[in-house]
Amino acid sequence: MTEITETTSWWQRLKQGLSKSTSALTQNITQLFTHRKLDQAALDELEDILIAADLGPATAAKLVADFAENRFGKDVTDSEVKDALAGQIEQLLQPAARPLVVDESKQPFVVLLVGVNGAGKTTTLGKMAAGWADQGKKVVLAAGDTFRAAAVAQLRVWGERAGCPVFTAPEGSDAAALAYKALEHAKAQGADLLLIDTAGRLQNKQGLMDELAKIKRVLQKIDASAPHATLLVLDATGGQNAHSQVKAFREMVAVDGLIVTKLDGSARGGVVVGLAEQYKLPIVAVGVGETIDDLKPFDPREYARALMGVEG
Ligand SMILES: Nc1nc2c(ncn2[C@@H]2O[C@H](COP(=O)(O)OP(=O)(O)OP(=O)(O)O)[C@@H](O)[C@H]2O)c(=O)[nH]1
Ligand SMILES: [Mg+2]
Repeated sequence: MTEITETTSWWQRLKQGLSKSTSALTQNITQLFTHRKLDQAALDELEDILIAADLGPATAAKLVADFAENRFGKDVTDSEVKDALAGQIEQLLQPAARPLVVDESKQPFVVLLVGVNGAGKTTTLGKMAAGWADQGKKVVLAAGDTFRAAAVAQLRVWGERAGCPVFTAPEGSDAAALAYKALEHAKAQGADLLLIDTAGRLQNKQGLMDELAKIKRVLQKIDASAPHATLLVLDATGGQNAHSQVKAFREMVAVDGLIVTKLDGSARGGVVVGLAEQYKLPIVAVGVGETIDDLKPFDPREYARALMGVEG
């Protein structure tokens, strides 16, 4: 019973968040396909609509080409178009929907969260910690964003909410040294997971790259296989910016998966489709709000149907 309520409210929130993307996208499709044959001009317009909805040119072209293969020259209605696209988008997203698998032989399993300022790293880390703590895992947090005192305070609040200890160092300390101590401590405590927050100063790319490389290097002095998951946090409201962030961060660290946040408030929900198609990275979770329960596994069917405004 609870599960049904939970699913419904999450689905509602996702739909609400995507409603700006969805209404522009679906209104345009409705206008285009009111009593119309699927000819080349219609296909070109459909491609433009999908690009405008942030799906990206390559993905839009692929979707339209696949769609045209079956329907070209036939009469189509707008709801057939939406249904068909929702199905295609779901298929395209399916391979990307891979939740993070925690290797329990790692004690602790070390997760590093990276991403630009404001992407939602600290919030996401707090939500992840709460989720794992709820499952009875022993989780330690490390405030690796030593650049701002406020960042440390913010993580402390999340630590309290999740009931997890937070490892901190004074503002301006070396982030790698903190990560090292946190791993030492987590290991000594027999923790299952260590989650490390980082600063997101992409404007100083070399500085950030050096910092991330150093964090990795010192962690590996203790555990040669750490970090076990490096996750890139992306803010969906930034639309196509997400692509340049993926490229920039992949030049700096080996990214194992993506977390897309703020889908509850995004007018740019289509960006997830392009990301999934282009980088083949797992989308391990999505953020749909600011509270502790607002991190969810990525569900391609729900997502595709919410985006295309197709019920259930
Ligand atoms: N609506 C909504 N807001 C979110 C979500 N995730 C994060 N936020 C908000 O986005 C803002 C930035 O989040 P942070 O977690 O501080 O982002 P950060 O990446 O740690 O930022 P820096 O530490 O400055 O690099 C905060 O106000 C969060 O509450 C989400 O899924 N939905
Ligand atoms: Mg932060």
